[in-house]
Amino acid sequence: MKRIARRPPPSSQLLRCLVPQTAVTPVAHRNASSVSQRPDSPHVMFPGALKSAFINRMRFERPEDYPAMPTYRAVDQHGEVVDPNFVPDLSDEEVIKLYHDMLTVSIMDLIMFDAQRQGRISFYMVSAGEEAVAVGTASALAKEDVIFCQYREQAVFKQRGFTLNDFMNQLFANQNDPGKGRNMPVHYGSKELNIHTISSPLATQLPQASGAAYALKIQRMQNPDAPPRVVAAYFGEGAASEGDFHAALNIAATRSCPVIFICRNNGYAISTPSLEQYRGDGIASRGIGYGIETIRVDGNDMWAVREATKKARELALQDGGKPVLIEAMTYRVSHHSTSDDSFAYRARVEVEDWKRRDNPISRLRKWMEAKGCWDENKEKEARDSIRRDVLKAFSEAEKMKKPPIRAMFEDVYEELTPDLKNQMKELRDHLQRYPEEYEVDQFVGGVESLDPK
Ligand SMILES: Cc1ncc(C[n+]2csc(CCOP(=O)(O)OP(=O)(O)O)c2C)c(N)n1
Ligand SMILES: [Mg+2]
Repeated sequence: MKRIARRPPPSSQLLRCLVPQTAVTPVAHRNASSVSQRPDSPHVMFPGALKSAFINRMRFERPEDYPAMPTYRAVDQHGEVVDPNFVPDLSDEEVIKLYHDMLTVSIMDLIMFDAQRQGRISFYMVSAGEEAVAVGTASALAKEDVIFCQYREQAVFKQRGFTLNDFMNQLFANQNDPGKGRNMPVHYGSKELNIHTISSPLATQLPQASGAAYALKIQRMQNPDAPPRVVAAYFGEGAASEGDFHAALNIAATRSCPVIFICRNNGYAISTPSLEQYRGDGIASRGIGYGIETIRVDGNDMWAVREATKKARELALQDGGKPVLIEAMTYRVSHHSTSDDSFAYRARVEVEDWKRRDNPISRLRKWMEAKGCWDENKEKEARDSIRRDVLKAFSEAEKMKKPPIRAMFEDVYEELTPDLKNQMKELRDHLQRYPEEYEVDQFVGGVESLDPK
């Protein structure tokens, strides 16, 4: 008689074998069904809501009855400290380094935007107006923390040590681009800096971030000596309309994952203004709905963003881990990307008004000048030397050859499949047939890289 194979355990059982029990045990307040049910309780005692008082007059809650969530500032747009409890925790040199990072990205942005217009790179996205969100948050994270970006956070890369050559190699998709030219420009990534590679489909990074945070949590449970780490996940308010946003915040809340969600609310998702994107009080109000500690900050105030992230990191590591949401209010000063002309959907005067009223770089500069660690001369010197450095890295990267053409067939399968081998042969025949149509010498190994190995 044939023996019946034993069925593998269902996945939940499997998980229990792999994960220490504490990792899957819900925290007490969530375990509603085990809360003892007092007779005549004045509160809802259904498993789905815990502390809701019974009322005997019917009323619907209206969003407009609740005040908008406040926005935290440490320093106002004149560079003056407005939070009486705020104590800067960085030396002059350290603040100047952060300022330098912001300035570098803004100067690189101008040069690379123009380079795209000249046809020297295919695409670019600037961070103008949002440099403080990136630098302020990144500066409050640890090197070991894991980061997921959207795409307008180049200053996160810069703050963590990405060099101008690293930026340029990716933008020009040359032989030193770790992505081997397979991604669009601006889709950077860095294993060394613990920053996952940017991907174009909006919000996909968010559930990935929750998953990574869950993994970190479990790692620490298995090895309490492991350094405490959190995940930081950046996204725009437009991306928060994706279903992935919900999946990410909800799983992070219910599984208590140490992840800081950092929303850059810059007023636009390409041509869609925020106020057409949602009807609620920004993204911050949603954090509360998920049961997540949340703060809204002035994204043009580097100090406020940094202070909020410092605290958020602390919170994220408390009680075995939990998510935190930061909504940084800011303004997208430039076009969405080089493929966009924002004056088709917003007035020039709106942009000019914003630029005049507030800017994260000039705000920090005012603070530094008032403190006496910065002046006009230093500003000029810094701008000149950054410009020189950007142009140097630019021309070095532009001159370099592209990765071998063969690379576009590799790295998916360990060995090329017969189909891929055929396609490679077809491409080689095509390039050899029309040599004047393609500049194959620009690629390492020329057309010969397609020869069978
Ligand atoms: C799933 C998906 N839908 C649409 C797009 C096209 N798209 C790219 S960026 C963008 C706007 C995103 O806006 P937001 O998240 O606010 O970021 P911002 O550009 O303002 O920094 C859209 C709609 C996309 N990349 N992926
Ligand atoms: Mg936006």
